[in-house]
Amino acid sequence: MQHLLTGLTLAAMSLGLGACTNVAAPEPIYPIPTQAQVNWQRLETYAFVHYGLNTYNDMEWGFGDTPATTFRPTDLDVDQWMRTLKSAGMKGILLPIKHHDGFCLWDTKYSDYSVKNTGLAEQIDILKEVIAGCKKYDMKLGVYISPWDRNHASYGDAEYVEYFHNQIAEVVNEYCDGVDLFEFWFDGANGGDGYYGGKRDVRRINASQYYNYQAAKDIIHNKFPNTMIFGGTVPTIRWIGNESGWAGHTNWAMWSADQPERVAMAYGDKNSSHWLPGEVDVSIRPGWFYHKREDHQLRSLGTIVDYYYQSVGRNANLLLNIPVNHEGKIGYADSVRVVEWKNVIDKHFENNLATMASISADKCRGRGYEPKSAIDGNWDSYWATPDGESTGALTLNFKTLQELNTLMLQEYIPLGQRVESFDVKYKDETGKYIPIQTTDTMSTIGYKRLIRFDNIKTDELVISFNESRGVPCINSVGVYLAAAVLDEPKVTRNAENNVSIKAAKGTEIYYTTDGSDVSLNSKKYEGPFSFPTKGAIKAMAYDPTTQKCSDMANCFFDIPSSLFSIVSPTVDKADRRAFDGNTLNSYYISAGENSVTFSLGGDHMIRGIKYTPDQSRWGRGPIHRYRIFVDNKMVKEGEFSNIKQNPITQIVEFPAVKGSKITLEALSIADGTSRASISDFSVITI
Ligand code: FUL
Repeated sequence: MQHLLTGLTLAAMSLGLGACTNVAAPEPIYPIPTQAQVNWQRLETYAFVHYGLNTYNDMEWGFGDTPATTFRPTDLDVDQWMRTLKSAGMKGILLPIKHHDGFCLWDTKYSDYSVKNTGLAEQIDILKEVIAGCKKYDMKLGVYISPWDRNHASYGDAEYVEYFHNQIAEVVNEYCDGVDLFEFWFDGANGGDGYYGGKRDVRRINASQYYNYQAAKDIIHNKFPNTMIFGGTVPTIRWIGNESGWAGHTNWAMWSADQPERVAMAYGDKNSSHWLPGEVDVSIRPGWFYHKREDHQLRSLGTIVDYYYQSVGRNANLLLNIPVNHEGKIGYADSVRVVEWKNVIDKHFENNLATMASISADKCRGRGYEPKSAIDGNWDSYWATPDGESTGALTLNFKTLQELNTLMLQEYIPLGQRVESFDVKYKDETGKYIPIQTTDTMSTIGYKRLIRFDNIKTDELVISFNESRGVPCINSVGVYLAAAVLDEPKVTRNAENNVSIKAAKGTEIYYTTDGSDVSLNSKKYEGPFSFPTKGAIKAMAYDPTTQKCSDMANCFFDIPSSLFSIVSPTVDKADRRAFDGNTLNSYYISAGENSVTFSLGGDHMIRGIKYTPDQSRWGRGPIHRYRIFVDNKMVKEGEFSNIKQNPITQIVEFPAVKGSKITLEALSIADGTSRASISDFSVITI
């Protein structure tokens, strides 16, 4: 569009104040997203909800033979899921309506292995209820139909592919009217052993050819042209390559579906010719499905807030899984956690101090691309430099000193992802420009980038874009003072008696080692320290921004870990995993053995033990019935109650006895596996 030069711009030009004249928009730098991809990215967060036969059979991957009659919700309440997710700020729900076990959560006409055959008095159709919830609460719907089906007799043949496509068509055409189908998931788990209509064999397929993903995508897009496709051979978005809740600091939206390296998916590929933005999928618990035994492992608030910063804050969407429990509800603790999470994020970004600043730039492309476009709240206006200028800096000037610790940047991605390196400096009280202190790498931006840094007080902040694939186009800048999340610190002692204390980003940690309570006058934690004695370590986190303290952690350590060693089985002698304080790293008693004897390096008056089974996601071997011996004399026989459902640390006490060796014998293992796991073991002494 042609504009006449105004008197103001002429004046500005004659004063050499930067050429704020009428200019054309920067040329796109390819690849660029489709409008649908842009809209999808702007959703930022939505919920995954795993629920099905696995929920009732304590499984993650059902074999395909679990009877439909084991589906036994005691108080199913889909509306409660939807209310909870809405309150947690989720823009949509992505529901696996058929997981790898083949069980269908909707009343499909193509299979009997579905909710219609649960034998329950009431006919249930979970998909129908979720869609009703989407309409009621104005949320979008995502659907996951597992390509791999361990129940279907024809899996591996052409007949199964027809079944798979029929089901997609049924859902899309007969269920989804009036709802926005924003995403369709094709999971990558493919082929292997299964029930397969009773054959119980192993079936291998070539996933890139077998499923005819192009036809599947056509079925979806015929009705919903804007639905994002996850997985398969013709995706429009990509998996981030891990299920641990993070995208790379450097994360390009560009990626090609046929690039095989899974690790690199977290970072994207600057040189790829396809726009395939990343999605981070992660669960609020270790498993995707609900397991009672993971109730104590609900992720802390700080951890899931970190997931947000590590996904949305690194140019990826966040698909956060909140499983449904046996009742048929999102459990109380999970629902509280996820709503708290939303409140924390909202609070962090509630007050954008940049909008109170005056903003200027060293370069301006021209009218419509002025620096103020980066703080005007209009997503479609952006600051840009003149053609040929791939560097530039934005400066925020505040009227008064501001305390800050978080930066948000957005690129105008409809024109491509450009920036590859930036830095941030602030003016200190002496007028010097100092780089912010951060552990984040200031490389790519993309749709959104969040940088957390140590608190500063300043009246001037300079953001320099140092490398870019062309003219930088920045449509949004935000600066904030975000309160740290005050989880109770985690205190661990390793096999060499070194104690580490961890707390949320942005907090300071104070601690005592003499059993006294912690205050801000206690010792400040600067890094791991040696604690080769018996005693309590108490610690708390402190947020200098809000001047609030966390609850106090109180950890009692008995005789030093370094005294422990395995004397039998002798093959395990060098193994230190039972004493290293890391519960994800477990010692498994050697195959064929059912007991382990620890030396305590000398005599002690022993009055009990502490036992923790493997805490990792695929952890096995929790000891159920046990016997304990001190210097070969039995001191206690019993059971670690409910350890399968709830594999937390258990304490066993007995009358004190003097000895230098302790034996733990596994009389039975709760999950029926053959080797007992010990992620942590210690004694209680007098
Ligand atoms: C994985 C599946 O195998 C898991 O069971 C889960 O559904 C997860 C989201 O994707 O690949």
